[in-house]
Amino acid sequence: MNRHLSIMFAAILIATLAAQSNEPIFRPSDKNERMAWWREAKFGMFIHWGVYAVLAGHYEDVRDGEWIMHAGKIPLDRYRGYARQFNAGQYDPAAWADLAARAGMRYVVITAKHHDGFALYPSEVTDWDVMDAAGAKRDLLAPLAREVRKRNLKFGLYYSQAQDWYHPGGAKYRYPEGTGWDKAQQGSFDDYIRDIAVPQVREILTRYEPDVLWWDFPMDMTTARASPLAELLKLRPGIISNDRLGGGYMGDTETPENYIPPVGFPGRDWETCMTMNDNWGYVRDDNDWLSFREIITQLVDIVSKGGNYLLNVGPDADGRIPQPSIDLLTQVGAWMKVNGESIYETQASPFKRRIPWGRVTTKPDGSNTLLYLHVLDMPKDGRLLLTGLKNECLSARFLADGSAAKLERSPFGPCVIVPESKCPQGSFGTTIKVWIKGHPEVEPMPVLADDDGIYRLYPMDAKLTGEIPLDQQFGYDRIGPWKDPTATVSWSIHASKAGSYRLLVRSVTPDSAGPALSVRGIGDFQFEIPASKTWKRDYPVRELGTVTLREGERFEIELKPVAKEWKPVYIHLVELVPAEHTHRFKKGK
Ligand code: H79
Repeated sequence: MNRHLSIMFAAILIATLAAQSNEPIFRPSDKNERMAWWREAKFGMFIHWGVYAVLAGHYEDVRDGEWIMHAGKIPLDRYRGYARQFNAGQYDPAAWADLAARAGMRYVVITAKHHDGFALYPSEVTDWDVMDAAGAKRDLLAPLAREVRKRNLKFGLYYSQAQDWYHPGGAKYRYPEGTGWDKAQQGSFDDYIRDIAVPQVREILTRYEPDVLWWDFPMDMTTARASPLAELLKLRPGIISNDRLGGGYMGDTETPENYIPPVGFPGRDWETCMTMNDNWGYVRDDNDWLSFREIITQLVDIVSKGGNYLLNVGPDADGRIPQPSIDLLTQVGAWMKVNGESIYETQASPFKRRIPWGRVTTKPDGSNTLLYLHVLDMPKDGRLLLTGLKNECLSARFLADGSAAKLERSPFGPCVIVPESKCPQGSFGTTIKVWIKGHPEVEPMPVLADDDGIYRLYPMDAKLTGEIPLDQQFGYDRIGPWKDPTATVSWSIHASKAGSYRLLVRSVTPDSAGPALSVRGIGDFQFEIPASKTWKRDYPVRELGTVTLREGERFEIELKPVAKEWKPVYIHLVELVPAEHTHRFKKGK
């Protein structure tokens, strides 16, 4: 499935979850114990492998990955024909497990059955499996489980419990009430749950004893349908399961797909699963690979927010993991060798505000604390400011060579000084370990200018009063829907440099006529929020005017509805851009 399309899916997922509100029935009481390895692991490998790999992304004029059977409405007989070419001739489970271990991954989750209904293991309840239908004719899961565990990694299984485009009655997205594109798919969803999903989940739990069960996803899942599946988890009391079973079961983990939430999920365990290109399953001409820098940035970003990173590979029908994936993971492994201690067993950053130069992870160290500073975009002045940190900093060292870094105090918190030779401007991937006294205490600080002189006022840094949510689902990063006309949004700012600044607001309303906001604190502005048909992703920029800042001035910018006719709006970003900047900004219509 395409990275961008996953957004839509997310909406479905939430709608399904929100519709249910019964208390989860299965909830082992030893959750902390059960989650311990997972919380320390941080980094895992997702593997999408199945019959779709034979098509390598192409069927007639349709291009898709693991959804190709659905996208191409491929008749069952025809698709079954492709299975015979799924022979796994070059499959080397030891090499896969090696790759995961070498990359620094601590667990592996593989598709036991995806939405096409095909079982990668010999299933007793169907002949639509690797033994009866595929060229491979052998269990592909058992040897991988063995090799993975040999290397002390945990082993998890993905199971599509609702969608099944092969067995009669399985759910089919956009085909209501068991209809599909092939008569053979018709049947009762309840019968399918009873005759296929339940016995197969029992099979995989008892045979492979997975450490994770990765449900996907809760289409049409009522409590009555979900509970026999949830009950089965008792066969593996230590198992960790995700939030995609449905029927009101929350599971153990939140699972943002192909996005990183701006503030994570405080109080919940969570895991971002991510494709390395644009598809989960093998697509031979999908060359839109993440860069090494993007992967490290994502890993560090996720871990700094307390989450895990489940990074996908999609092997071809012979069982070869694409070379670009191997190369990237090998690079990541080299980085993890040096920087692993700043990732594994760490906790979320104590800094709740955005840090412009990178991210922070932390670990208790007796009665003191370790901070790991991850440089993702080295500022030109070589100063890594720990804004608002009140603790005494004892010392700082580069992880790579153990050499000391200089510490200084500034009015806004301690600073680590990095010499240009160690970490040139714009570079990334350097980690600095800082010992601080006691438990971290961070006081709120005004927003400071970024390295480029721009003040960026983000949703996560705003002070909100009244009924007003932060929206960070599905990759959104915005304040809204702002429905309460008495609510306000404000940021406090410190001007470090005098000058004129252009005031820009990126906001949108899905409605036709724009409601108005006033801006106060640095002069009075009033403006209409632009309406846009593409309001879900697009935030037109409004330039409100120019303001003059004095050096050392501290002020607040406050947004407030002009009450006349208020309609729900979204605020994405407010910026103060030095007037001498020549950037062009897209004008809102
Ligand atoms: O296994 C991967 C995806 O195949 C799976 N989750 C990850 C881990 C997934 N299953 N369903 N969805 C994701 C959501 C479905 C999304 C859809 Fe679409 C997006 C349905 C409609 C838009 C993809 C594109 C399928 C049809 C068009």
